[in-house]
Amino acid sequence: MDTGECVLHSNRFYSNEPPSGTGVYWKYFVATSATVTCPAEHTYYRQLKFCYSIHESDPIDFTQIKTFCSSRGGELAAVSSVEMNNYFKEFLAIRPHIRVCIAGEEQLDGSWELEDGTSMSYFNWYPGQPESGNQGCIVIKATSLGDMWMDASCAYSRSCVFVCEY
Ligand SMILES: [Ca+2]
Repeated sequence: MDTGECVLHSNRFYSNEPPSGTGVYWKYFVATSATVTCPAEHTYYRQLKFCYSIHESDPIDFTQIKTFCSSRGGELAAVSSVEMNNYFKEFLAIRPHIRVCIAGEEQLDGSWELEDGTSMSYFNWYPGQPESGNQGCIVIKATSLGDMWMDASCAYSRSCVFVCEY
């Protein structure tokens, strides 16, 4: 049941700095639903009904990222809608982040699936992507056309922001 209560959250949203200066401005709150049972120290994004934690990797590959999320009881988050994509793009607004590693693996027939076998239907590929050919995983990158998806090697070992979902 959603009580509609607002609860002051200890952490700010990832990219939204509270306003500074004096005068009239929007007050800044992070709200979470009191009834949601996200694991401790995780954030709830109410609009997307999404429990998550954000991590910034040293250069590690997708297998290591997925292992990290599963060791915490979660899984590497997938981007399954425009709304989710817009939210993930916010991570790229914070330099020096230039990549977000997200879930999704290319299948032999060229389709894309999540680890549980769910077919992916939402994509935001950069023009010319996916290129396939040993590029079976997905990163969101800042490009001249905005923040868009690129397929990349799953052995991709560059630093990226990644999100574990619970
Ligand atoms: Ca590519």
